[in-house]
Amino acid sequence: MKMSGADLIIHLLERQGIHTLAGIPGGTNLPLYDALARHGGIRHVLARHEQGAGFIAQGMARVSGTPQVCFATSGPGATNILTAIADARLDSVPLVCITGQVPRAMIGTDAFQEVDTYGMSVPITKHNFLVRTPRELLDVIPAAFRIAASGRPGPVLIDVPKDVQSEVLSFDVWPAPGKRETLSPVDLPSIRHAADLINTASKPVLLLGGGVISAGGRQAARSLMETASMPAAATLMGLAAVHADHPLALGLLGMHGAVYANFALEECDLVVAAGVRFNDRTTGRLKHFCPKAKIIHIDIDHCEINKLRIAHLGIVGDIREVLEALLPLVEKKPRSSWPSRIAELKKHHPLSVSGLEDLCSPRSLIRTAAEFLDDNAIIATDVGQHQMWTAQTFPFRGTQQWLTSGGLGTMGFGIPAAIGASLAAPERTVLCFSGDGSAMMNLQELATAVEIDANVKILLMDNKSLGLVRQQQSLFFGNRRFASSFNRPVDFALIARGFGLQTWELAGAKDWRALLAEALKTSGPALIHAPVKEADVLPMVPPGEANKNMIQGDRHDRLAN
Ligand SMILES: Cc1ncc(C[n+]2csc(CCOP(=O)(O)OP(=O)(O)O)c2C)c(N)n1
Repeated sequence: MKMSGADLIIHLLERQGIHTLAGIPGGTNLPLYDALARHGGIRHVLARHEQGAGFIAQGMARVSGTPQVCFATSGPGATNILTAIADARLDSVPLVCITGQVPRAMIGTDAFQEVDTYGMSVPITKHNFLVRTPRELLDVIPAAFRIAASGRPGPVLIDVPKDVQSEVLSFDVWPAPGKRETLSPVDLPSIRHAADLINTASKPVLLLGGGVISAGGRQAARSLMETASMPAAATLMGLAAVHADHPLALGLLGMHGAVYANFALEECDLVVAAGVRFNDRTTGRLKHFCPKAKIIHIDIDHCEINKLRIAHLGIVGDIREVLEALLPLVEKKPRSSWPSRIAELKKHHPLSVSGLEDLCSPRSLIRTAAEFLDDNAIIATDVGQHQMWTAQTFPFRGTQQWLTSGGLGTMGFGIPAAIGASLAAPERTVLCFSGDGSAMMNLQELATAVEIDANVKILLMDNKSLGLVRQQQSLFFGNRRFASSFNRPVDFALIARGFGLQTWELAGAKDWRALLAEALKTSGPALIHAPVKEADVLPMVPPGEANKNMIQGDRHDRLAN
């Protein structure tokens, strides 16, 4: 066979099962785009900003669970896409990003649109390649998919000089597509030890992270929770694993977790931490986290075990397999006093959901929107107060998918990730809760959404400010608010209409619930604009404090004391 490097890349992507990819062309990846156009077997989604392309691919990857692809040109194209790559790294999302690079002979000459993409991507990728010859592509492309999907998933970057894309190569055999490697079987003595610890604990808690979701371990986690009568708390990434109304569900813990969740972790004597990485937003001041508990840490990545919190027992493996192996060894226990203690904590420290009739209360918007979504919906967010309110309030049913930028906390994640989700699952409704600050960071992707008729609804909670920043200034900087309010109103509905979206304005609506229901039922992209009043996301653990030191109640009460 004889073909150019660019044709070879496209063939290899097809052989990996790639149907859709997102990107933006430019000088150094034009041979690749030309090959893409000539082949016609892969759908290309033209993003409006490379960061958007990266997050569209992330949305596809988070929903499909398989590596997805984005393209960018060299220089500014590559630098624009780095944020989405870093985000994928922190949230363990399998991504393959292919960037164009200046021709080999020009590398290192400060050529037009030359940056050291390879160098810049080293710390934010799982692995990266600078391809020197078209022949290397036969190894590099399958390797990239294998690495992105195997073990703990993550992003891989492949930088391909323009002349490598154009050079013609002869070869005889197609390489096998890169596949997820199988892991070594679970270690039975450790599983037995874990079961003993669970069976003898009086107050065990299950702590679920994003790793549970990506391993497909929700069902096993729920069975463990019920069999062992073990309450389950979740990190931001693991939130959707359990039905929020389950008596044993503790929901989010940590910085914006429920008081009862943080108190339960204070009291427990065993934490079974699955697919979590003991991030500071979860643990608060690390040395005060779960002070009375032994820790069983289950993770696919051996580097996570003992990285931040020393585990009494570390189990490396696929979380679903580990939980499934554990289940038959765990005694069915009613353990009545611990669940009743949890019920008592919930009763005494309920999460406030007052103001449910009020349009301007973010929690009422979230709860009402949830009523109109089915069990199969995908819920995405941007980053800020709206994200935390959604994490605290959305009544997850244990089946819905939850897409949020957990580790990097990237404003601008929501809209393109939601578009990617709708590409991966066109039959499902995708609702993105966004804020006026975050929406502005990738607003241009509304044009992409319209062009591909993505079934995405964006519920924009407009508080005319960078709400979460304003909250921190109010609470921790003597209420000195600076650079956190938008002083000139923006007509988001008008802008969205300019992009071609259907828009719904809840302000001033006679029956805003009916309007919201109608908006969520329409097909195609829509923007729902809702004004929200200034409010705080509480409870909140001040940064650097122990989780038991939450700020509760009303900020003004606190400031008055
Ligand atoms: C790209 C990026 N820049 C800055 C921040 C810091 N930051 C965190 S939340 C926030 C405000 C978000 O405002 P908005 O999207 O309107 O949401 P709100 O908090 O008002 O609900 C900012 C600036 C960030 N997380 N990401």
